[in-house]
Order: sequence, then C-alpha cells, then structure tokens
Amino acid sequence: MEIDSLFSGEWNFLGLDAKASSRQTARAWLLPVPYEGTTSYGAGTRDGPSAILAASRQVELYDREFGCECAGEYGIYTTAPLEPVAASPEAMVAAVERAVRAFLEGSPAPQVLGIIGGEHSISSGTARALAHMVPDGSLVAVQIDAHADLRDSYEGSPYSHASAARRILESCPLFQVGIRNISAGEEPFRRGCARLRTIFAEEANAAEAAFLDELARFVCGKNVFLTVDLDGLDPSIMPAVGTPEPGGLSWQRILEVVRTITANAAAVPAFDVVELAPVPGLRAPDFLAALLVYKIFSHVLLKESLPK
Ligand SMILES: [Mn+2]
Repeated sequence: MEIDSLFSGEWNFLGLDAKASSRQTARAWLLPVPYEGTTSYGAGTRDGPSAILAASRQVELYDREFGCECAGEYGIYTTAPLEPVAASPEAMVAAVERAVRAFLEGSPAPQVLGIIGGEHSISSGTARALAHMVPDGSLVAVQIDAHADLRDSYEGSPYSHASAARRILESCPLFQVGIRNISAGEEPFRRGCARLRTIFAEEANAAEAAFLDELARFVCGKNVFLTVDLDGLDPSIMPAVGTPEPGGLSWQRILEVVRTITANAAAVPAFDVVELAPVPGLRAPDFLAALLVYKIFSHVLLKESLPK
C-alpha cells in the first residue's frame, strides 16, 4: 500500500487540492500567526490558527451565495505559520509588518492576504505594512470588536491587545463596529480623535443598520484593512474568546459589514481574524471562524459575481 493513501489530503485551509492551494496561482493567501504574548484573561489564542485550519476542512467549498466552489475559482495558499517572537510584543508586531510586506510585495503575490491569530496585538503590524505600500491617505481600517482597544498602553506595553486600535490609528483612520466595553480613560481620547468613528453595539445591532451607509462612505474608494476580533460577535455564537462580552453582532450582521466593505472599497489587500481561544470539545466557534475567513476571501475576490 502506498503510504500516501493513509493520509486524507493536504493540510491547508479548507483541505484544498494541490491545484487550488498552489502558491504560484492562488489569489488568496492565508498566514497563520499563533502568537499569544499579552493576553490578560482567558488564554489560548496561540491555538487559534490550528483550530481554524482543522475546522476549515469541514467547511463546504460550494457557497450558495456565489453559486460556485469559490476557493476553486481564486485559489487559497496557506503559508507556514509565522514564528512567535518572544522578545517583546513590539518585536512581534515588527515581524508581522515584515511578513505582510514580504508577501504583498513579493512575486508571486496574493491579491488579498488573510491572517489568522493569535491575539489582537498583531494587527497594528499589518496596518503599518499597508500604510507603507498604498498611496498616501488611501488606507482606512475597519475593526469589529467588543472592546475599543484605545489604551495608549496596557500592563506596561504599548503593543498590548488592549491597545490594538490605538496603534492602528497611528497608521490610518479607523471605523469600529460592535464596541460595548470601553474604559473611563479611553472615552476622552475616543471623543477627541477625528480619525476615529465608533459604532457601539446597540447601534450595530439595530434592525435598520443605518450605520452601514456611513461605513460605505468611509471605505468608498479606499484601501481597506479589515480586522475582526472574534469577541465582536455575540458570545452565544462565539464563546471561544478570552472575554466573551454579551450583546455582540450576529452572523448575518457581520456578513453585512463584510459585504458593505467589499462592495464599496477600492481594494481589501489584507484582513485578519483574531482572538480565537478554542474550547476543547466545542467545535462551533472554530467552524464559525473558518467559515468567516472563507466568506471574507470570497467577498473580496468574487464580489463582481454577486447580484447588485
Ligand atoms: Mn476585543
């Protein structure tokens, strides 16, 4: 018996075959970043990427919304995981920045780079990389999160997960969706920051979703970095996070946010989905995260095929 027949296929996102996961031709690349350095409460984000990759093998390739096996249309190459840097959170952020630039400026290069965490502190590295690569003033970020993450530093580090949004703001304007946890110290900064718009959870969850029009204007014609902290979703569907705050977004609402971004942005060169802290025996959150990553890739790369 051939030894290969004992194995069930490629270990990559969605378990794609060699053709659909080829580095040479894939328009989507996925970078796992199993980094956990500054997490304050529920730990486990270092296991997030492997749980997403494992769950992704159960995701159906055919997507009814697009009417095709999306991944087969554009191809997804899964890179080796980015090695965690233990020296400091700042050094890890710098490593993410270097990796994002190396991929997006390399040859071959993806049209969109997805990153799976790992904790939220890694996101400012992506924002910094993109700010150096796109025309001045064309980069904006959209953050889905339960937490404002606007602290200038937290537990001694300016690169803590609790400062993720504050650091991203140093690279570009930011639109936050689903926020329901902000500290007294962050509020004055939030109110005074002209580059920042915060949609709190009540408004994000409102049936009419009026904020989507404002989001459409914010991203219109821009290069968008989408950063999804999974705790922005409601804990009823996403309990596998360090701080599961009640009152979060539904699955349908986060997809509306994704559609609004891809329908209006000039491009989405990179996004990340972070803070999955897998709960042993609980598969639904891992599956949700994997499907969300797939949905974002498909909306970025196949939006033309959707009915207007
Ligand atoms: Mn958060």
